[in-house]
Amino acid sequence: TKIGIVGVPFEEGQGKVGVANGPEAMRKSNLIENIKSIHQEIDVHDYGDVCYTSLENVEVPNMRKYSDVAACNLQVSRTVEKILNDGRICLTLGGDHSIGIGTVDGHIKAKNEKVCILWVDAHADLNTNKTSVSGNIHGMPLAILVKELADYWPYLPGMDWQKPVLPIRNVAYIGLRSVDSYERLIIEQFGITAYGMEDVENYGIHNIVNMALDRIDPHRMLSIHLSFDIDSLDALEAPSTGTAVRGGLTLREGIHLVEQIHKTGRLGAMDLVEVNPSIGSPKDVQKTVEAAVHLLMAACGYTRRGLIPRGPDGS
Ligand code: DIR
Ligand code: MN
Ligand code: MN
Ligand code: MN
Repeated sequence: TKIGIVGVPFEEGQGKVGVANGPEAMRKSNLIENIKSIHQEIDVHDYGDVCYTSLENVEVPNMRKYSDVAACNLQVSRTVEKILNDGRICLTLGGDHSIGIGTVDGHIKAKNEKVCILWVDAHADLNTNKTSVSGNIHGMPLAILVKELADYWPYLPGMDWQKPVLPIRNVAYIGLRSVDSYERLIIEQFGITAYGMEDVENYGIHNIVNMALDRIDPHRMLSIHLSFDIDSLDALEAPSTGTAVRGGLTLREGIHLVEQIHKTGRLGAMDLVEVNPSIGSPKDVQKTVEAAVHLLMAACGYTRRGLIPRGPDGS
């Protein structure tokens, strides 16, 4: 397995200070070393952190820090595209979820649009600048990416590199429990595959993942983009995040989901976003960062069963 890791210390997609330190916190928690220790054949390359220079101050109504989001995401998209073209699975460490614009765009470019999206989140991140109550762009990435909502947006200056080519039927949600009313309307009108917590209760996480893949990738041929917002986990498991919501996935359910995606052999890219080390007590932060590291390791093939020892010749 070949893995590429990139950090995106970016927090302008939402209002709280600290989420830009997510990549540093995950690296300090020995993420890279832990991934290397999964098994001998694993090949990990750390591409470092994305940096960008802000555009001249372009503005779009009800999109806070728009020029930063546009400039940063161009670099994110290029980096993700490069990592995938290097033949690696791309793990992106956030940062807030607005960076999903760039990660998905880079993935789509690298795989010639043969991509499906699993958006694991308490929130739908499906607002446009007209429906958003907050004006925070981390609540908008999917609406920017999907083809079917292109007509609902004004011209977005400095985002011409991004074409909304993603078919809405290639997107599935897991973990929803805080959805705004216009987001709900769009989900219903377009028949977006959306599994909330009550569906996880009814079917169990294993069946939900299979049901989601049946819908978004029925022929089992697309590259899977797993966009994992840590707030999909219950607030008890991941307290250090900007918009924690109770009643979420357990870490066990989260890890199972990621293991299941790894086992398909079609995981192309994963985002792990919204870890904010400035929120909560040191214990809260440790818990949240450890959860994130577990999820990322599962994406790289770490198995909770352990590995059988290998002979001295490596066999
Ligand atoms: C809300 C919250 N739907 C918004 N979104 C969050 O601001 O658009 N996304 N927290 O992660
Ligand atoms: Mn999100
Ligand atoms: Mn969220
Ligand atoms: Mn968010």
